Amino acid sequence: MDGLAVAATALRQSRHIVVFTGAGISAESGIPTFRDQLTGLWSRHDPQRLETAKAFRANPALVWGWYLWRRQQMLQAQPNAAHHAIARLAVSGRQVTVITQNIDDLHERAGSQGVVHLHGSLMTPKCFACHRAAGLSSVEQSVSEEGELVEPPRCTHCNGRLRPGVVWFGEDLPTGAWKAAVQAARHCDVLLSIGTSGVVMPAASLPDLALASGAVVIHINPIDVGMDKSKEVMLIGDAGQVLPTLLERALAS
Ligand code: BV8
Ligand code: ZN
Repeated sequence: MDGLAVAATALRQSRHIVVFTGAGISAESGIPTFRDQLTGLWSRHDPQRLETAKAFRANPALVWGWYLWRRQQMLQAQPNAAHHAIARLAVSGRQVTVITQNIDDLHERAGSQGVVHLHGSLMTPKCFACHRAAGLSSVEQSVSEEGELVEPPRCTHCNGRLRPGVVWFGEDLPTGAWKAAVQAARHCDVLLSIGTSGVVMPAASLPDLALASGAVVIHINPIDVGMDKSKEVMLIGDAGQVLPTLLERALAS
Protein backbone atom coordinates (compact mmCIF):
# COMPACT_ATOMS: atom_id res chain seq x y z
CA MET A 1 0.00 0.00 0.00
CA ASP A 2 1.31 3.51 -0.78
CA GLY A 3 1.91 6.01 2.05
CA LEU A 4 -1.39 7.79 1.53
CA ALA A 5 -3.36 4.54 1.78
CA VAL A 6 -1.48 3.45 4.92
CA ALA A 7 -2.06 6.87 6.48
CA ALA A 8 -5.76 6.93 5.51
CA THR A 9 -6.33 3.48 7.00
CA ALA A 10 -4.59 4.42 10.26
CA LEU A 11 -6.69 7.59 10.55
CA ARG A 12 -9.93 5.76 9.71
CA GLN A 13 -9.30 3.21 12.47
CA SER A 14 -8.17 5.79 15.04
CA ARG A 15 -10.08 6.95 18.10
CA HIS A 16 -7.64 9.64 19.31
CA ILE A 17 -5.59 11.73 16.89
CA VAL A 18 -2.92 14.27 17.82
CA VAL A 19 -2.25 16.98 15.23
CA PHE A 20 1.20 18.47 15.91
CA THR A 21 1.99 21.54 13.78
CA GLY A 22 4.93 23.82 13.07
CA ALA A 23 5.47 26.96 11.00
CA GLY A 24 5.07 25.02 7.73
CA ILE A 25 1.30 24.74 8.18
CA SER A 26 1.04 28.54 8.10
CA ALA A 27 3.41 28.95 5.13
CA GLU A 28 0.55 28.74 2.59
CA SER A 29 -1.19 31.50 4.53
CA GLY A 30 1.76 33.71 3.72
CA ILE A 31 3.40 33.62 7.15
CA PRO A 32 7.16 33.05 6.84
CA THR A 33 8.60 29.91 8.41
CA PHE A 34 11.88 29.99 10.30
CA ARG A 35 14.25 27.84 8.34
CA ASP A 36 13.12 28.02 4.74
CA GLN A 37 15.87 29.71 2.77
CA LEU A 38 15.07 33.24 1.49
CA THR A 39 11.63 33.52 3.07
CA GLY A 40 12.61 32.03 6.43
CA LEU A 41 12.81 34.45 9.34
CA TRP A 42 16.03 32.85 10.52
CA SER A 43 17.68 33.29 7.16
CA ARG A 44 17.41 37.04 7.75
CA HIS A 45 18.36 37.25 11.37
CA ASP A 46 19.81 35.19 14.20
CA PRO A 47 16.99 33.94 16.46
CA GLN A 48 19.30 34.28 19.44
CA ARG A 49 19.30 38.02 18.70
CA LEU A 50 15.55 38.36 18.89
CA GLU A 51 13.96 35.32 20.53
CA THR A 52 15.49 35.43 23.99
CA ALA A 53 14.85 37.35 27.22
CA LYS A 54 18.45 38.57 27.01
CA ALA A 55 17.76 40.09 23.59
CA PHE A 56 14.65 41.79 24.95
CA ARG A 57 16.60 43.23 27.91
CA ALA A 58 19.31 44.50 25.57
CA ASN A 59 16.99 46.05 23.00
CA PRO A 60 13.29 45.96 23.98
CA ALA A 61 12.23 48.26 21.11
CA LEU A 62 13.83 45.97 18.47
CA VAL A 63 12.26 42.79 19.87
CA TRP A 64 8.86 44.37 20.58
CA GLY A 65 8.83 45.96 17.08
CA TRP A 66 9.63 42.60 15.46
CA TYR A 67 6.79 40.84 17.24
CA LEU A 68 4.39 43.68 16.36
CA TRP A 69 5.40 43.15 12.71
CA ARG A 70 4.80 39.39 13.03
CA ARG A 71 1.43 40.01 14.70
CA GLN A 72 0.41 42.32 11.86
CA GLN A 73 1.38 39.62 9.34
CA MET A 74 -0.72 37.12 11.28
CA LEU A 75 -3.77 39.41 11.36
CA GLN A 76 -3.51 39.92 7.58
CA ALA A 77 -3.24 36.15 6.99
CA GLN A 78 -6.11 33.72 6.60
CA PRO A 79 -6.27 30.08 7.70
CA ASN A 80 -5.53 27.80 4.72
CA ALA A 81 -6.99 24.47 3.56
CA ALA A 82 -4.80 22.57 6.02
CA HIS A 83 -6.12 24.48 9.04
CA HIS A 84 -9.69 23.94 7.82
CA ALA A 85 -9.12 20.22 7.22
CA ILE A 86 -7.90 19.87 10.81
CA ALA A 87 -10.99 21.65 12.13
CA ARG A 88 -13.17 19.23 10.07
CA LEU A 89 -11.29 16.26 11.52
CA ALA A 90 -12.40 17.29 14.99
CA VAL A 91 -16.06 16.82 14.05
CA SER A 92 -15.51 13.33 12.59
CA GLY A 93 -16.44 11.65 15.86
CA ARG A 94 -12.86 11.16 17.06
CA GLN A 95 -10.93 12.78 19.88
CA VAL A 96 -8.57 15.29 18.23
CA THR A 97 -5.88 17.20 20.15
CA VAL A 98 -4.26 20.06 18.26
CA ILE A 99 -0.78 20.90 19.57
CA THR A 100 1.07 23.73 17.87
CA GLN A 101 4.53 25.31 18.07
CA ASN A 102 3.12 28.33 16.24
CA ILE A 103 2.28 31.60 17.91
CA ASP A 104 -0.34 32.58 15.34
CA ASP A 105 -4.09 32.03 15.82
CA LEU A 106 -4.87 30.42 12.46
CA HIS A 107 -5.97 27.10 14.00
CA GLU A 108 -8.46 28.95 16.20
CA ARG A 109 -9.70 31.07 13.29
CA ALA A 110 -10.28 27.87 11.27
CA GLY A 111 -12.48 26.59 14.10
CA SER A 112 -10.16 24.29 16.08
CA GLN A 113 -10.87 24.37 19.81
CA GLY A 114 -8.66 23.79 22.81
CA VAL A 115 -5.48 24.36 20.78
CA VAL A 116 -2.38 23.63 22.90
CA HIS A 117 0.20 26.40 22.26
CA LEU A 118 3.55 24.99 23.39
CA HIS A 119 5.39 28.24 22.60
CA GLY A 120 2.74 30.78 23.54
CA SER A 121 0.82 33.19 21.35
CA LEU A 122 1.02 36.63 19.79
CA MET A 123 -2.41 37.30 21.28
CA THR A 124 -1.31 37.31 24.92
CA PRO A 125 1.23 40.03 25.74
CA LYS A 126 2.34 40.10 29.38
CA CYS A 127 4.49 42.18 31.71
CA PHE A 128 8.23 41.35 31.59
CA ALA A 129 8.59 42.34 35.25
CA CYS A 130 5.49 41.09 37.11
CA HIS A 131 4.29 38.58 34.45
CA ARG A 132 0.71 39.86 34.64
CA ALA A 133 -1.23 39.32 31.43
CA ALA A 134 -1.89 42.59 29.57
CA GLY A 135 -5.07 43.05 27.54
CA LEU A 136 -4.77 43.13 23.77
CA SER A 137 -5.79 46.79 23.92
CA SER A 138 -2.21 47.38 25.03
CA VAL A 139 -1.09 46.37 21.55
CA GLU A 140 -2.67 49.23 19.62
CA GLN A 141 0.67 50.16 18.09
CA SER A 142 1.56 49.32 14.48
CA VAL A 143 4.78 49.07 12.49
CA SER A 144 5.30 49.89 8.82
CA GLU A 145 8.23 47.58 8.18
CA GLU A 146 10.21 44.70 9.66
CA GLY A 147 13.01 45.93 11.87
CA GLU A 148 11.27 49.16 12.97
CA LEU A 149 11.97 49.98 16.61
CA VAL A 150 8.88 50.36 18.82
CA GLU A 151 9.13 51.00 22.56
CA PRO A 152 6.96 48.38 24.37
CA PRO A 153 3.93 49.71 26.29
CA ARG A 154 4.10 49.74 30.08
CA CYS A 155 2.28 47.45 32.55
CA THR A 156 -0.64 49.26 34.22
CA HIS A 157 0.17 47.45 37.48
CA CYS A 158 3.92 47.89 37.95
CA ASN A 159 4.96 50.06 35.00
CA GLY A 160 7.28 47.28 33.76
CA ARG A 161 7.71 46.79 30.00
CA LEU A 162 5.26 44.49 28.21
CA ARG A 163 6.70 41.54 26.30
CA PRO A 164 5.17 39.08 23.80
CA GLY A 165 3.44 36.14 25.52
CA VAL A 166 5.69 33.65 23.71
CA VAL A 167 8.27 31.12 24.95
CA TRP A 168 11.79 32.28 24.11
CA PHE A 169 14.87 30.08 23.89
CA GLY A 170 16.06 29.14 27.36
CA GLU A 171 12.56 29.62 28.81
CA ASP A 172 10.41 26.80 30.11
CA LEU A 173 7.32 25.79 28.19
CA PRO A 174 4.01 26.52 29.95
CA THR A 175 3.67 23.59 32.37
CA GLY A 176 0.00 22.90 31.63
CA ALA A 177 0.53 22.95 27.89
CA TRP A 178 3.55 20.65 28.00
CA LYS A 179 1.81 18.17 30.34
CA ALA A 180 -1.27 18.08 28.08
CA ALA A 181 0.93 17.55 25.02
CA VAL A 182 2.87 14.66 26.55
CA GLN A 183 -0.34 13.05 27.80
CA ALA A 184 -1.93 13.28 24.35
CA ALA A 185 1.17 11.97 22.54
CA ARG A 186 1.34 9.02 24.95
CA HIS A 187 -2.32 8.03 24.46
CA CYS A 188 -3.09 8.74 20.81
CA ASP A 189 -3.41 6.15 18.02
CA VAL A 190 -2.11 8.50 15.33
CA LEU A 191 0.09 11.61 15.51
CA LEU A 192 0.02 13.84 12.43
CA SER A 193 3.24 15.92 12.37
CA ILE A 194 2.66 18.77 9.92
CA GLY A 195 5.09 21.44 8.72
CA THR A 196 7.84 21.14 11.27
CA SER A 197 11.57 20.69 10.87
CA GLY A 198 11.70 18.98 14.26
CA VAL A 199 14.69 20.93 15.58
CA VAL A 200 13.42 22.79 18.63
CA MET A 201 13.24 20.76 21.83
CA PRO A 202 11.45 19.56 23.83
CA ALA A 203 8.49 20.07 21.39
CA ALA A 204 10.22 18.05 18.66
CA SER A 205 10.32 15.00 20.93
CA LEU A 206 6.53 14.51 20.71
CA PRO A 207 6.48 12.38 17.50
CA ASP A 208 9.11 10.05 19.03
CA LEU A 209 7.06 9.82 22.21
CA ALA A 210 3.97 8.86 20.21
CA LEU A 211 5.93 6.22 18.25
CA ALA A 212 7.35 4.81 21.49
CA SER A 213 3.80 4.56 22.82
CA GLY A 214 2.70 2.49 19.81
CA ALA A 215 1.05 5.21 17.71
CA VAL A 216 1.41 5.65 13.95
CA VAL A 217 3.21 8.91 13.09
CA ILE A 218 2.37 10.57 9.77
CA HIS A 219 4.67 13.40 8.63
CA ILE A 220 3.44 15.94 6.06
CA ASN A 221 6.24 18.11 4.67
CA PRO A 222 7.67 19.04 1.24
CA ILE A 223 10.95 17.58 2.42
CA ASP A 224 11.53 14.14 3.87
CA VAL A 225 11.75 14.56 7.66
CA GLY A 226 10.96 10.91 8.41
CA MET A 227 13.16 8.93 10.79
CA ASP A 228 12.59 5.64 8.95
CA LYS A 229 11.04 3.99 11.96
CA SER A 230 8.35 1.34 11.61
CA LYS A 231 4.82 2.77 12.00
CA GLU A 232 6.10 6.05 10.53
CA VAL A 233 4.67 7.40 7.25
CA MET A 234 6.24 10.25 5.25
CA LEU A 235 3.85 12.12 2.94
CA ILE A 236 5.86 14.53 0.79
CA GLY A 237 4.03 17.70 -0.20
CA ASP A 238 2.42 20.92 0.96
CA ALA A 239 0.01 20.61 3.86
CA GLY A 240 -2.66 22.60 1.99
CA GLN A 241 -2.72 19.90 -0.69
CA VAL A 242 -1.87 16.68 1.13
CA LEU A 243 -4.02 17.07 4.24
CA PRO A 244 -7.43 17.59 2.55
CA THR A 245 -6.67 14.67 0.18
CA LEU A 246 -5.65 12.44 3.07
CA LEU A 247 -8.72 13.28 5.13
CA GLU A 248 -11.03 12.76 2.16
CA ARG A 249 -9.59 9.24 1.74
CA ALA A 250 -9.70 8.56 5.48
CA LEU A 251 -13.16 9.88 6.24
CA ALA A 252 -14.92 8.72 3.05
CA SER A 253 -17.47 6.26 4.40
C1 BV8 B 1 13.26 24.68 27.05
C2 BV8 B 1 8.27 30.99 19.95
C3 BV8 B 1 13.84 24.12 29.27
C4 BV8 B 1 8.91 32.30 19.70
C5 BV8 B 1 10.00 29.29 19.59
C6 BV8 B 1 17.03 19.75 24.69
C7 BV8 B 1 16.01 19.76 25.63
C8 BV8 B 1 15.45 20.95 26.06
C9 BV8 B 1 15.90 22.17 25.53
C10 BV8 B 1 16.91 22.16 24.59
C11 BV8 B 1 17.46 20.98 24.18
N1 BV8 B 1 18.42 21.28 23.26
C12 BV8 B 1 18.46 22.62 23.06
C13 BV8 B 1 17.58 23.18 23.87
C14 BV8 B 1 17.31 24.60 23.96
C15 BV8 B 1 16.28 25.07 22.97
C16 BV8 B 1 16.38 24.41 21.61
O1 BV8 B 1 15.64 23.48 21.30
N2 BV8 B 1 17.26 24.91 20.76
C17 BV8 B 1 17.35 24.42 19.41
C18 BV8 B 1 17.68 25.58 18.47
C19 BV8 B 1 18.38 23.32 19.36
N3 BV8 B 1 14.95 24.86 23.51
C20 BV8 B 1 14.47 25.79 24.37
O2 BV8 B 1 15.10 26.74 24.80
C21 BV8 B 1 13.04 25.58 24.83
N4 BV8 B 1 12.98 25.71 26.27
O3 BV8 B 1 13.65 23.65 26.62
O4 BV8 B 1 13.07 24.91 28.41
C22 BV8 B 1 15.09 24.90 29.45
C23 BV8 B 1 15.04 25.99 30.31
C24 BV8 B 1 16.23 26.71 30.52
C25 BV8 B 1 17.42 26.35 29.85
C26 BV8 B 1 17.42 25.28 28.94
C27 BV8 B 1 16.26 24.54 28.73
C28 BV8 B 1 12.12 26.67 24.29
C29 BV8 B 1 12.13 26.69 22.79
C30 BV8 B 1 11.00 27.61 22.29
C31 BV8 B 1 11.57 28.67 21.37
N5 BV8 B 1 10.47 29.46 20.80
N6 BV8 B 1 8.92 29.97 19.13
C32 BV8 B 1 8.70 32.78 18.29
O5 BV8 B 1 8.01 32.12 17.49
O6 BV8 B 1 9.24 33.86 18.00
S1 BV8 B 1 10.73 28.16 18.59
C33 BV8 B 1 10.16 28.35 17.00
O7 BV8 B 1 11.09 27.65 16.23
C34 BV8 B 1 8.85 27.65 16.73
O8 BV8 B 1 7.95 27.75 17.80
C35 BV8 B 1 9.23 26.25 16.43
O9 BV8 B 1 9.28 25.47 17.58
C36 BV8 B 1 10.62 26.42 15.91
C37 BV8 B 1 10.61 26.43 14.39
O10 BV8 B 1 10.39 25.20 14.01
P1 BV8 B 1 9.26 24.86 12.92
O11 BV8 B 1 7.92 25.26 13.41
O12 BV8 B 1 9.49 23.45 12.60
O13 BV8 B 1 9.58 25.80 11.67
P2 BV8 B 1 10.80 25.63 10.65
O14 BV8 B 1 10.87 26.86 9.82
O15 BV8 B 1 12.01 25.15 11.38
O16 BV8 B 1 10.35 24.43 9.72
C38 BV8 B 1 9.25 24.61 8.86
C39 BV8 B 1 8.99 23.27 8.23
O17 BV8 B 1 7.82 23.38 7.43
C40 BV8 B 1 10.13 22.83 7.33
O18 BV8 B 1 10.41 21.47 7.58
C41 BV8 B 1 9.54 23.01 5.91
O19 BV8 B 1 10.04 22.04 5.01
C42 BV8 B 1 8.09 22.79 6.17
N7 BV8 B 1 7.17 23.44 5.24
C43 BV8 B 1 7.38 24.57 4.50
N8 BV8 B 1 6.28 24.81 3.76
C44 BV8 B 1 5.36 23.84 4.04
C45 BV8 B 1 5.94 22.97 4.98
N9 BV8 B 1 5.30 21.90 5.46
C46 BV8 B 1 4.05 21.65 4.99
N10 BV8 B 1 3.43 22.45 4.09
C47 BV8 B 1 4.05 23.54 3.59
N11 BV8 B 1 3.43 24.32 2.67
ZN1 ZN C 1 3.86 44.47 35.66
